[in-house]
Amino acid sequence: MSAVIDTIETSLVDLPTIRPHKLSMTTMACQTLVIVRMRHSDGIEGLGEGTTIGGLSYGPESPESIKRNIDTYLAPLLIGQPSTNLNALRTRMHRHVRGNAIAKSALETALLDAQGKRQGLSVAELLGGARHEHLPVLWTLASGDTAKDIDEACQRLDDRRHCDFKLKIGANAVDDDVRHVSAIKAALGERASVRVDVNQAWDEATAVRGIAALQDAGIDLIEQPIPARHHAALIRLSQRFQVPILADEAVQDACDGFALAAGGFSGGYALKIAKAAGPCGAIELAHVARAAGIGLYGGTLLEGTIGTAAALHAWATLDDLAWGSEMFGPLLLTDDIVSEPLRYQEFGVELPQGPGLGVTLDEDKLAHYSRK
Ligand code: MUC
Ligand code: MG
Repeated sequence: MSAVIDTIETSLVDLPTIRPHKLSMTTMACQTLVIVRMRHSDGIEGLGEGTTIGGLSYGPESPESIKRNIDTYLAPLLIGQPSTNLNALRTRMHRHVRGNAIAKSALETALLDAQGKRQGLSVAELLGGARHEHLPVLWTLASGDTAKDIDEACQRLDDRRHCDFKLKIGANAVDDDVRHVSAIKAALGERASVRVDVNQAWDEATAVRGIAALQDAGIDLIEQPIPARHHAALIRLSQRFQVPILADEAVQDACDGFALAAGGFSGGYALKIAKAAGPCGAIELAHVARAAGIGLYGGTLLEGTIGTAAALHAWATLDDLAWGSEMFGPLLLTDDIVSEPLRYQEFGVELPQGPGLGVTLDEDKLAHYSRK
């Protein structure tokens, strides 16, 4: 008889960050991962992760809501169902639960991990096969202090760990942000690509002023300058400036990607498994982008190793990531709950090998960091 889903267990795992991580809407000192352990009747366990940033300050799901909504609504839909028909299970989740993309992503990841382990295939192989074994990874400078950010960037360049940097701005007055970013770009010069993420903090008029100054300072990419739902204004900004605009919060899934492209958007799209309810939805968005000639970026919600590995398997199947990726989440945390960390080297990360996600839980660490 073919396997069915037996149990789904969730835990909240709190891991401190290596330094405060300052975004326009919150400053993080700790990251909370929601870890899913999905056990199947054939003895296989699939691992998944659903993670957001700053409680409810980044988006409409919190770690607590992700856990509660899996436990109360999503797990009962899956338990007892055949384990191997991912498409049927995705349809079931989408038909009975609206929204909750991060919770769904954690479950889809656990299904993919289990199916890969069952078949002796990596998640990338299940998704059609890896086109890349090494993916470029940038680093986010977000200490909130210009001199510290420059030091941090120089260290990362010297270690050959990262050569692209994203600066989190939008919490301060636009002129102060422009001074901060320009000083970092001037210090790094041609050694590094410098981009900014405004995380929706500006209105259109402020964005016009800020982007003009950042373009003059040599910044390569402007991420989500204005609120997510202001699609028409984002399209106008993308057409107004030479420096490309990256849509992040504005493009959750393939529907948003289609609407923006059809409206004349000419920038790039940040893919995130958390936005698109899992690796499959993120790949659907990638296909829309490719059809529209829009460049892609492998995005993160600062997941730990399990969520990061899931995204890496998806990004590895794509033809091209024009803007690289930011899959550095585990490096921002002081510890890990897997036994083998991801291998970051030569300005990127190696795709994990082995069946499923290619990661193994460290049970002691998981117990130590799990919220009681
Ligand atoms: C975001 O909005 O892009 C990605 C990197 C980082 O530092 O924050 C995230 C979220
Ligand atoms: Mg962003």
